[in-house]
Amino acid sequence: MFVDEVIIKLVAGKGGDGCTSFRREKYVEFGGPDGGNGGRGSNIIFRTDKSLRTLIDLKMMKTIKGEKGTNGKGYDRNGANADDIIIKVPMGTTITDAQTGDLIVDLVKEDETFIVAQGGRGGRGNKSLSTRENKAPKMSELGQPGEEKNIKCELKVLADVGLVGFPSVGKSTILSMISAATPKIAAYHFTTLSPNLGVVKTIDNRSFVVADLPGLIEGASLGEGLGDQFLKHIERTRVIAHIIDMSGIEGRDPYDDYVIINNELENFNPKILEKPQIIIANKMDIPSAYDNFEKFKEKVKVPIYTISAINGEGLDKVLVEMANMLDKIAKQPLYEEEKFESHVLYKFEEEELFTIIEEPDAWVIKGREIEKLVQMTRFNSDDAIHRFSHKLRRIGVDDKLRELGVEEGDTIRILDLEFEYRL
Ligand SMILES: Nc1nc2c(ncn2[C@@H]2O[C@H](COP(=O)(O)OP(=O)(O)OP(=O)(O)O)[C@@H](O)[C@H]2O)c(=O)[nH]1
Ligand SMILES: [Mg+2]
Repeated sequence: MFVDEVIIKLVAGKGGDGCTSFRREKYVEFGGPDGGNGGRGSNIIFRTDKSLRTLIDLKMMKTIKGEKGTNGKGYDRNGANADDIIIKVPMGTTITDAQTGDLIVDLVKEDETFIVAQGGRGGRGNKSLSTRENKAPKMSELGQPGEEKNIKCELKVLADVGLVGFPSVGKSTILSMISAATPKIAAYHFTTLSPNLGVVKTIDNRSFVVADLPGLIEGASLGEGLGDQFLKHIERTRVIAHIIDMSGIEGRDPYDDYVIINNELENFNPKILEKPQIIIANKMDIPSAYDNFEKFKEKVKVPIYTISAINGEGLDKVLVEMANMLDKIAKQPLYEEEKFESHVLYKFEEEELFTIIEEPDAWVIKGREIEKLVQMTRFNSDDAIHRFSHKLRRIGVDDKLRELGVEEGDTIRILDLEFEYRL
């Protein structure tokens, strides 16, 4: 089991601004308000795509930003909503808040969709803001900023391809060349003691997970060498990559190696041999490998891929073939079964309307609703300022401040906005 994970910042789109405008009619200096509302900013939506197996595409992204909604205009024209951004992830992706670790969503089913960061609401134009008391407001709201979040995406995966073979045939070297994994590589046997996994990407952009497994020797199925514990990992991979040291540099015959390993796999569990197997001849950079390869080909009449892991030669072709083999296998879920049973959706805690904090230089007011009000108010008209203070009063901020002992002239701060308290 291996966890593929990525941390990304999401900034959903800001809402478009509302518009302040008045109808112009013949002989009437000011008609009624006709400023339209701004459009919603882009939501950032995550959707599962069953053709994906890893999070490798997300690794390129540090920040995903949404577009701003269009501003409202005169003549009652509302701005358009920005297009949503859809991020595709494999089934089994868990999204948590990177700061708190709280679960946001577990995306398990096919085409499951979830809005992870909500686009800001469009600001209202003066037409929408007109009330019985103020039929022609000379103000409009700004668009609401989009939600901002740092999220962690995690995918628990089993390996698609297992690298199998005698010790020192170059399994770890291969993994180090085809993925970002950095397994230990050394000229002695049993260098790798537990499986290493890496995510690989083919030249035609398909990705899958490869496991570099500890070396096997004759009798492994009976507990020789590192024993049969690692054969268990092989049972869980979908394709077996059988790596053979074609140079014979350690004094063994490559064909014998091939037969011995297959015997061990069969002794452990005959079903393993039913899995598709790709045969890879490594260390082709060593001259003795050529003769051995000619002899080997005579005996093993299936396609054999020749590579030099140390030089990276032949690896692109091998990865494409592995991806082809995986595509042919009936798609099985790679994540753990129990994930299907239940998944909790993120629940917002009921939030306090606002909090007041006394700081040396100001009374600081915090709270989603109030902060939103500040972000969406354009403080450039008396109407807007009037509406703002009216709302503060209605939410109960004024009463609370007085109760706490605020005095005329004290500074009040909400986000970046500072103003003096007036009775
Ligand atoms: N000349 C040559 N040497 C290679 C090649 N690939 C690997 N080696 C060397 O073979 C030795 C063993 O490589 P590893 O990648 O550690 O082998 P392994 O199969 O992971 O071995 P275990 O973990 O012990 O099972 C190292 O000294 C490598 O540098 C190759 O293509 N050519
Ligand atoms: Mg190794």
